Amino acid sequence: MRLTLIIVTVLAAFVAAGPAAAEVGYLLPELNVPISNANPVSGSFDVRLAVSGAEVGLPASAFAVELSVGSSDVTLGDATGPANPLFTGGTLLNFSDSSQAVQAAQDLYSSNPGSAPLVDGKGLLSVPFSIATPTVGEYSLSFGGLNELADDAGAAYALNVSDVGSISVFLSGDFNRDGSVDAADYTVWRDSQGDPVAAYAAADGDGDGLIDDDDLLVWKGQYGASIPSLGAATAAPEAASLALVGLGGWWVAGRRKRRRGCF
Ligand SMILES: [Ca+2]
Ligand SMILES: [Ca+2]
Repeated sequence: MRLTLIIVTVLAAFVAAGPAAAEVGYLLPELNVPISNANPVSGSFDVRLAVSGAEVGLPASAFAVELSVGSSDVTLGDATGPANPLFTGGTLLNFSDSSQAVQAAQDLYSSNPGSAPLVDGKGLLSVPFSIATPTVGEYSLSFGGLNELADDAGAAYALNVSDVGSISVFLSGDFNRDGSVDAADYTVWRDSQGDPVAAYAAADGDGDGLIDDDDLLVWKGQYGASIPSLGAATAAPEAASLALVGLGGWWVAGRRKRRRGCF
């Protein structure tokens, strides 16, 4: 009798708790961009998925991503699919209204009826960026209000878009990140020789994660160089909230319409 009661209690507790729900989110990069002068720089970065918990391989039908950069010095371009796209086929929609904001979406029902699996770490967007006159410092990346990820029934996943990212621009050889390559940077190199570090951290001038003579060569090649610092001067993104509300409504309506057309 007592054993039966225990089993029933355990089963009741399991049913009440249910299986652990997966956490799904969008991730922004922390990009390092070493420069040797104030010439224009350009590159690209991926916006990726984070899927954790018990269910990796969740079905998905569509996504919308909105992100912006916290400086008017940076221009973001139209998004494309990354090298390892989560979803094959189809075309990303770009409807950004600002050079500092990216709004992109893909409706999988339009090109891939059924569901595609969400897999941790897969890329959603590849976003080009350019900085016409770079200053050293960190340009922040953050998500806006128009972000969505839908399952194959058209219902939205609870989406975590709290991640923040950055484009860190620094002068090559400037190991203490003060905007000038001088004797103080040599001291940083000397005091950290042989240390394994994160790429470009401390005196890792070539980004290979180890501080050695190759990094001293980087410092020598850049000795005397100087570039103004970004400092705390960052401008608010230019995206207009009213415009985003309108675009969001358009996107949701468009997705539902296309989904209906597949059945
Ligand atoms: Ca320095
Ligand atoms: Ca190195």
